[in-house]
Amino acid sequence: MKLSVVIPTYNERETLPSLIEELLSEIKKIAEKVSIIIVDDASPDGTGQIAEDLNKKYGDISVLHRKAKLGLGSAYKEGFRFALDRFQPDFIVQMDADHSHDPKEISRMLQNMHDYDFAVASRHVVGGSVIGWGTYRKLLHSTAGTLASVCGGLKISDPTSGFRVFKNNVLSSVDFSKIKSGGFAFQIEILCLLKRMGFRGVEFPSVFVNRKYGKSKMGFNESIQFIKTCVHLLMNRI
Ligand SMILES: Nc1nc2c(ncn2[C@@H]2O[C@H](COP(=O)(O)OP(=O)(O)OP(=O)(O)O)[C@@H](O)[C@H]2O)c(=O)[nH]1
Ligand SMILES: [Mg+2]
Repeated sequence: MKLSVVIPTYNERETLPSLIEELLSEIKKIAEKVSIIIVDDASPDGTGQIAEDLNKKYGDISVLHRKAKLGLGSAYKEGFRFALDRFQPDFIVQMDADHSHDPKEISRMLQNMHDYDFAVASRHVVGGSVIGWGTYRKLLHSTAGTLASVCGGLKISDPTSGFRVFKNNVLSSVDFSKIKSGGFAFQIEILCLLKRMGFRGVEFPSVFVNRKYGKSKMGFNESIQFIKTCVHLLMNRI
């Protein structure tokens, strides 16, 4: 089995090395051929160079260096396309670089998604949880999740989760130009598109650990863009 993992990065120098070490050791247990694609947006803290150094150390890592901070969604589009063209993987995983997502959960998702097209790691099904968030972050998260579910008509407990697995045929058949959002709202738009295309998703419990290093990139502007995308999705449905 061939597996690619796409990781967008912006200023994640503290967490990327330990994540990559653990991720490689986990995915090499379950896949014959592995590739990690890091999409870095010219991180001022030197994350791009750290990613190159990690490739020298371990191999199997491709680093896509982009000229400026172009957004999470656009990083995923570019990373997915690159993975499909270069590696023809059977499965593609997407995950964050800040060590909030546990690489050990990948094997459980892969082994139990036979009857489905994609899998979402959920913090809100039995067995899932969040460690380390304060009240404000919890409120922001649940508001975003509710808005996304209602506006997108998604029957999914954790639509903003950034930890997912897709079968090759799913992402190969997506026309990424149909996804307008270049930012965090990409996560919602792609779920809506997959639903319209008739693909079936499944959720698995996931324990999300709040980042210990670095800063969140989900700022004010991203939140406004996210709300606009949700409203747009709702208008298209009614
Ligand atoms: N290439 C690229 N990566 C990004 C961009 N924005 C965020 N990321 C990465 O996307 C992932 C998710 O961003 P986070 O800031 O962790 O978002 P979050 O998990 O909602 O927020 P936290 O509470 O900080 O964990 C991380 O790996 C970021 O480095 C971007 O504009 N470009
Ligand atoms: Mg994060």
